[in-house]
Amino acid sequence: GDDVPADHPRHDSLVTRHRIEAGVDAGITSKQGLIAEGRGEAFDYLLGERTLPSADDAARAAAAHLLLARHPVISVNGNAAALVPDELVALADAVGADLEVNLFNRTDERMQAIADHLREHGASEVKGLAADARIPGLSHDRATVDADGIADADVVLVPLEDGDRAAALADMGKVELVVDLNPLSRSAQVADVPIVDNILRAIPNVTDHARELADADRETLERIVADFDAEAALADAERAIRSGELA
Ligand code: PTJ
Repeated sequence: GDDVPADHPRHDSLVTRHRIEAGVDAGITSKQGLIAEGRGEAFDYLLGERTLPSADDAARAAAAHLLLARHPVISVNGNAAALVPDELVALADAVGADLEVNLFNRTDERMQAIADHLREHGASEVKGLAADARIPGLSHDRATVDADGIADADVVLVPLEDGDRAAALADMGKVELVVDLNPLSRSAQVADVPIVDNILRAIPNVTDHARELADADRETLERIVADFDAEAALADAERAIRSGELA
């Protein structure tokens, strides 16, 4: 289970792996999700399972974007739901965002299982099941979203997103916040704010920043957004990975 000692040098990897296995068993996570997990784990190893200062800056900029948004939506896939259900619900509450189940490998069973899972973890409303709108430029299943959810959002948080969909959402003119351990992935490259960190650490970190910024005025939030440099954040993560200094 989840009872990995907190001081274990590979704590986050082991917790992540256990939760993804349980997610597959529960019909929440796809088999592709297992593969995605292995890839993420390799990058987290190279990062030393740590939040880089540049990733913390990104988390703060993401929080500012979510607080400034007219309609922020957090997209939830089979990996995110298995790894951080409580944390996603807490973030949605902290910034007033909708949660929308949005799957790369969409099946009715998994849509329902993830929506139920999020409600069990405290979500009052879960979008994604209406499926009455589409993201232009993608094939049918992968394009399906809710008209009053992702389709209407001005800011979307897409953890562990596939590159095609990340690019299509960016093409719709939405502000895109991405969590991805691979700074070279297309999702990270097209994001307005790429958070190169394990979702296990990134989501609670965004929530902490959002709570701290809850009373900030728009000018302060807009300055945080303007000061964030996505290219510099990606370059910093790549440098840290290549240097091997943290692993
Ligand atoms: O549940 P579904 O059907 O929506 O499918 C979800 C997956 C993740 C399988 C699907 O979106 C997919 O195939 O994604 P990719 O193209 O494998 O991209 C996932 C990215 O997430 C990769 O760049 C991984 O390095 C990264 N990643 C994996 N685990 C983590 C992670 N990033 C942050 N935290 C993690 N724990």
